[in-house]
Amino acid sequence: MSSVHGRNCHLCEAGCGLLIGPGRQGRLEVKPDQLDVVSKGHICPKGALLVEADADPDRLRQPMVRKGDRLVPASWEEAFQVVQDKLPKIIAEHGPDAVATFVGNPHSHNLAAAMYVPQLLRLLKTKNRYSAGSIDAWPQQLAALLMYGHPGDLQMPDIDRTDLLVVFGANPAISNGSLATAPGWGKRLTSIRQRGGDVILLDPRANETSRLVSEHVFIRPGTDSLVLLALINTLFADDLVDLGVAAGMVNGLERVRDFTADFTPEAVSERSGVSATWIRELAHRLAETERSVVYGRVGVVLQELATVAAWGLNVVNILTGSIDRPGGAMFCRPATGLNALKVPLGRPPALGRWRSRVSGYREVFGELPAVAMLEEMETPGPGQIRALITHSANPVLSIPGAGPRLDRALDALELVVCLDVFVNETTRHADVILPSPAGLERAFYPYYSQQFAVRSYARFSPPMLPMAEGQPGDDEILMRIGAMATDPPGDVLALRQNVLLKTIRGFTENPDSDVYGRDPEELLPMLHGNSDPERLLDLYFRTGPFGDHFGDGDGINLERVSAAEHGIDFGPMVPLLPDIVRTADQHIELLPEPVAELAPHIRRILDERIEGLQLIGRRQQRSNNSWMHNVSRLVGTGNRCSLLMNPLDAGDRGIFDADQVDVSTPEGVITLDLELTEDIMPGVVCAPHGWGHQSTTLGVASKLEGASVNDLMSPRRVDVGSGNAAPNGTLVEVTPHIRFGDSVPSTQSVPRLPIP
Ligand SMILES: Nc1nc2c(c(=O)[nH]1)N[C@H]1C(S)=C(S)[C@@H](COP(=O)(O)OP(=O)(O)OC[C@H]3O[C@@H](n4cnc5c(=O)[nH]c(N)nc54)[C@H](O)[C@@H]3O)O[C@H]1N2
Ligand SMILES: Nc1nc2c(c(=O)[nH]1)N[C@H]1C(S)=C(S)[C@@H](COP(=O)(O)OP(=O)(O)OC[C@H]3O[C@@H](n4cnc5c(=O)[nH]c(N)nc54)[C@H](O)[C@@H]3O)O[C@H]1N2
Ligand code: SF4
Ligand SMILES: [Mo]
Repeated sequence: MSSVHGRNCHLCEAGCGLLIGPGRQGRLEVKPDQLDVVSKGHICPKGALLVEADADPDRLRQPMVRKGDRLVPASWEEAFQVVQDKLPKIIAEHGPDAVATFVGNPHSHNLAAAMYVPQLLRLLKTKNRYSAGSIDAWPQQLAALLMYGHPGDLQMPDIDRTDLLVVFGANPAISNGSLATAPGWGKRLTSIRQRGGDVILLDPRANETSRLVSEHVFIRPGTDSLVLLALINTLFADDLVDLGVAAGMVNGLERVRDFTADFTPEAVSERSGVSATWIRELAHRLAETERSVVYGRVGVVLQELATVAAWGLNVVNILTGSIDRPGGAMFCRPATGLNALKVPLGRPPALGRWRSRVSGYREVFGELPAVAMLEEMETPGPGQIRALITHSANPVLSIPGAGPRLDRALDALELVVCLDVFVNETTRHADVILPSPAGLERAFYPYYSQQFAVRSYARFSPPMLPMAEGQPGDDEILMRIGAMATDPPGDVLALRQNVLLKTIRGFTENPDSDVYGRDPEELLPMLHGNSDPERLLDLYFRTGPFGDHFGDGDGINLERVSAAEHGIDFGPMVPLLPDIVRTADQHIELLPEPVAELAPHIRRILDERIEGLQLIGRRQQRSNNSWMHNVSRLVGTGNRCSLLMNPLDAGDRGIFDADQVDVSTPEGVITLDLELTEDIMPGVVCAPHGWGHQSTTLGVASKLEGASVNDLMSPRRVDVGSGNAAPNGTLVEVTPHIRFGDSVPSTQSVPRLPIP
């Protein structure tokens, strides 16, 4: 490889522009692309080590199949045959719901998987669909669905133009921004302050972002909804409500006033730890600053009142006139078209159309909550899960309450198929592992994260390296499995053709589309691209807001985007009301019934008296959920799975000089290194998720200290509105860890299964 390739990083939502070319000793090296139209030279340590992550010697280059208690390398045909031998039989005997799917985070940064996982799900027809969405973003998407009629109608903080940004429970300096895609969040926060604005952070921990903000305020875990209710209460009480451009477009204003009437700042102050005067002043500042916005992320979604908090963030932005206003909370306009704008008005919400068998959790957007998957595997009877297909997911570590229980449940299944690139805590239970091509061998476009970007832009990354001989793309793997699930078995080529035609028809049959009434058979051969995922991307570009609409204009298509070396910038967000609202009357529902029904739970949380330590999570810069701990240059100091504790709490428990502690709940016990710091508020302790590597085939990661915090969590602790997991705020006990050989016997750890 002689030339330098420019491409977007596929490791996280930010999608930074990178230049990859030969460096010292002829090895590929990554540099930031200073000319990338949006990231402008931003990069983080993970992106800088993208090549190492791809070249990890433990990364799978060929499928693995189970022989007894071992996983051994196999050919692609042998591997597909294992699925063929079992999958159709399980479906025939027990019905489609016997096959569960779990789709994890990296699939959304994989163009072929993002486009074709939905196709596999369509062919499988199972109601046992699960994903990382319900341990991550459901509350925010549910609030969007209930208020605006589509789960993709997410309000984005217009961080580049705001004068007052209030952040609840996020750490963009480390996470690089989430559900608000903007590479280089840190710099963007600094610019807010440089132009005279303010950034305020509410978080139980003075996290890495707190160093960049004007003010950090401690808030007790799980009480964001209460503070937001008090902000809304104050906006009404002090006559500060101004709907701005949303005037005349909302239903239920009076109902929101009544709903929040009891939640004065004084009523929530003690429970939340946030002063009443401060809350009242903040409401005034939000109302009086023209360009102001509130934003929240993982800190507010992994809690029991997450749907209320997500709703509250939206309502505050609406009542302060910030919605759809530059510098406020806007909706984005991706080059591939916003998904919310592709559906007809008034489509009934995808919510509660079925319930989970064991606990009766409500279906949300066609899925069931991740925390229900385990009990659906464990509980015998008709409808029990007998097979699991995963894509880019490590549920043993990532689902709260999964851990050793899921280890056992996976071993009891008749078939486990993992589309994954490592043998890790989950995939070691597989019958078959089918690896994706390496990242640099794939075409990339940040299709999902562009749906949440604070600017509209497009940059396409063609594959940089050739795929290994015989390696299928993710789309091919997914369609081959899908074809096995149909009765009679489908023809893969015909199914693939059908996907393209059906997707084109979605536009030609939509009166709002510029290609309405055109013949799909005429458009199909016009699509550019070297693969079906690329052809779909071309279709989305051409039908999107900047597209050529299959005409002669100068709009974009895949060829034009590919020709723009550093991307094309279409500018900041623009007002999109009322088009964006997809409810039947195109009015925003200010107090949807499913939120109003949560009133008793709000009371319960308000009246709760917390005694003991509450555990919250944190992300780490050199880490990526449960994976990338195998890149040796990313692990080490600064990337430890340790428990952060306030010295006051350590003093109370006499554990000042302990270097390790046992953290326990009724669900389990784990041992962690202890770090004392005043950055965390008293009464709260903090540890990252995704650690506790058990797989001996992860040469680097398996030797690292650490444990999985999700072994401590109860799967029953959920956001009552959506069923999203709510691990944050779990009560834990912390005691000094007594080592083997010390005079007092050590607390027994939860046993793990032997590694196959
Ligand atoms: N307690 C607690 N739990 C949490 C969270 C928390 O804050 N606290 N956060 C939650 C959140 S927000 C999320 S998104 C989830 C994440 O949890 P998951 O969605 O399970 O994702 P990861 O843990 O990142 O695991 C990613 C998997 O993808 C595989 N992989 C990596 N690259 C590729 C590829 O190119 N192709 C394929 N096929 N596979 C690949 C890796 O080997 C790994 O098995 O965790 C959740 N769990
Ligand atoms: N380097 C790195 N980047 C990542 C990831 C990673 O693992 N590593 N993961 C990616 C993924 S999957 C996601 S979803 C995003 C997440 O992106 P963010 O949400 O920005 O990241 P977190 O670090 O989870 O930030 C959550 C914050 O919420 C706080 N918090 C915990 N409980 C509460 C609470 O009850 N109330 C309030 N107000 N705050 C609370 C925590 O202290 C923490 O500072 O990051 C993505 N980016
Ligand atoms: S911030 Fe995300 S996209 Fe940017 S270099 Fe780091 S991992 Fe890659
Ligand atoms: Mo996530």
